[in-house]
Amino acid sequence: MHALVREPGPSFAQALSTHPGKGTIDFARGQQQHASYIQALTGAGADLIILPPLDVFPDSVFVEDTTLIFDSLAVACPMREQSRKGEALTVIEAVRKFRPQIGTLSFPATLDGGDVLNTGARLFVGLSGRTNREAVTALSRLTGKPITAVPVRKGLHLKSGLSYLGNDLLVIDPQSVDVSLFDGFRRIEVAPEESYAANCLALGNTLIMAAGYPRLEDQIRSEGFDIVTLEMSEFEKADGGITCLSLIIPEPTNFNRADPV
Ligand code: CIR
Repeated sequence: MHALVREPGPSFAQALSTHPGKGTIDFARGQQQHASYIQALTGAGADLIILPPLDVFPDSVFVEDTTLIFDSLAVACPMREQSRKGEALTVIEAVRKFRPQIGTLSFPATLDGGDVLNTGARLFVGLSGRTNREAVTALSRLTGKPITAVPVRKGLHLKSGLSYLGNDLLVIDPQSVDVSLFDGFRRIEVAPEESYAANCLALGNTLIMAAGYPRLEDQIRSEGFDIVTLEMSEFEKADGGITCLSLIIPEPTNFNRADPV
């Protein structure tokens, strides 16, 4: 498995954000936190692809939003935010080596990768301020997969409040989505005061999550995961979470998060 990341550049301090701490993003601290993130991915067994900072795009550290990875196909996301258009092209160049077949979604579809949750048999796509119904239709046509559209009630993206840990297990913030759309999955529900931690990343048996959320940590540990916690303060101030900072590229033959596309 490969994990693609992009280091933050100084313009990261001007990233898009609705967070009250928006004006206080500390770039140097963000760099340290990003380095710890890379260590955690490596510790979980990922081979890292580290792209250099791209300062012309303040949000380019959030690579998850740019590209979707399927078994034999990558999709360049048509991002809605003007300041993020163009990021996908820079990531696709690095992804092409692993997924030579590249798809796109045509206008008026807009979609951020943070709105796409792949549980294997199906996709869930958040209808958010970034992702529209046209994208759901176009993505279903492109991948041939059934998609459940999920209105996002809180947070930037679907995955701001929802994570798939494998083996039919979800971590879910019940304030952000209608949990009944996920009948058939086992669910760890996140308490309101721990909602930021609902975005977390399972890589094999390792679970990477934000530090400071002991209740959720215990709940996930009781499922048998080894937990790695990371300081995420600077990325949280830019509305970003754990999964946003990487693009996970499984080996196609071992791919267990989606049916072949
Ligand atoms: C943005 O507003 O686009 C960035 N500041 C945060 C993106 C976070 N990405 C994600 O949740 N997948």
